[in-house]
Amino acid sequence: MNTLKEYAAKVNERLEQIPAVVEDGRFQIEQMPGLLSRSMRYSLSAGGKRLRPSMLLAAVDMLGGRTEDALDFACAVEMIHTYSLVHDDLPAMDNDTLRRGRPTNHVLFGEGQAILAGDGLLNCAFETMLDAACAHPDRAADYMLAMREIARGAGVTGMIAGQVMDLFCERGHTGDADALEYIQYGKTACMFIYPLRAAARLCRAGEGELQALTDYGRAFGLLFQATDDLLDVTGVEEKMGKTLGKDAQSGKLTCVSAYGIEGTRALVARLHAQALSAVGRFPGDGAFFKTLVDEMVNRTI
Ligand code: GRG
Repeated sequence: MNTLKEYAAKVNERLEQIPAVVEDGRFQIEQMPGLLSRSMRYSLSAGGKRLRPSMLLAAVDMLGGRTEDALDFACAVEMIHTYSLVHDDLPAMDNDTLRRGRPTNHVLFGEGQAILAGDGLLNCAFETMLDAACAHPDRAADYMLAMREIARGAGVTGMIAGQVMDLFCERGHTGDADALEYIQYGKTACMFIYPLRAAARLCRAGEGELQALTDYGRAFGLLFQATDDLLDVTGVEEKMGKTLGKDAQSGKLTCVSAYGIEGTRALVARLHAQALSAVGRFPGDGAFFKTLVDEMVNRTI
């Protein structure tokens, strides 16, 4: 079994080689050489935990697949995640100036360029997966199914839907516990569920394994968000590398505003149990996934 650090290292190494992220193509403008790739790389290589792509690779390992074959899909997931962070930080969304311990993309490159860097990362994710499918025609059917899972998770019934509801509730509409779960399922859990489902597609896993990974991704994602909401109140800004305390200040709908600190801790415990129960249906001992969810419960970053 590899550790999160080892999977993350594989993702980082491959990200360094993806052409569209490395150079802007042939239309270099002298006054601003490599502006697009610089701004994309600035956010992509700012020291993210690489959780989502590592979980995809760990699932492929667990299901008996080859992680080398899944690397481009893992990188695509990280590019989509990074685009969502760049756009989420924009003044029109969360209006954040600190991310991954550094100034946010628009602070450094300007709003317009940050929007385009996000667009570039999203497009590059699909170029990368399509390149992989074209390079392996014998695997094209599996690769298409995996790509569809990733598109669904990031798409208009997944992450984007969650973000839309989040914005809607922030701008004068009162949300309830159902709205909260909709937001957190969409914007956070879907980006765990669907990369895991993509791993299952790459390995031609059976229905039971697909469902167990889906259940784990949901519980893990909601738990991850609940701990994020707790850390916004109880965390240390220098450790987290992002601005804290903003949720309470802006009256945002979060687990803490809906259930209080103790209620959120109880929710974390319930979701932890649900994630472990899903691990019980994984092939093998699911050690990577058990360790990961145990660590998430006590995370400080
Ligand atoms: C703009 C369509 C669109 C969606 C944005 C990702 C997102 C949806 C919002 C981010 C707001 C946020 C802080 C959500 C909490 C969960 C989350 C996605 C945290 C960031 O993920 P980490 O901790 O970050 O894995 P690193 O930097 O380690 O990759």
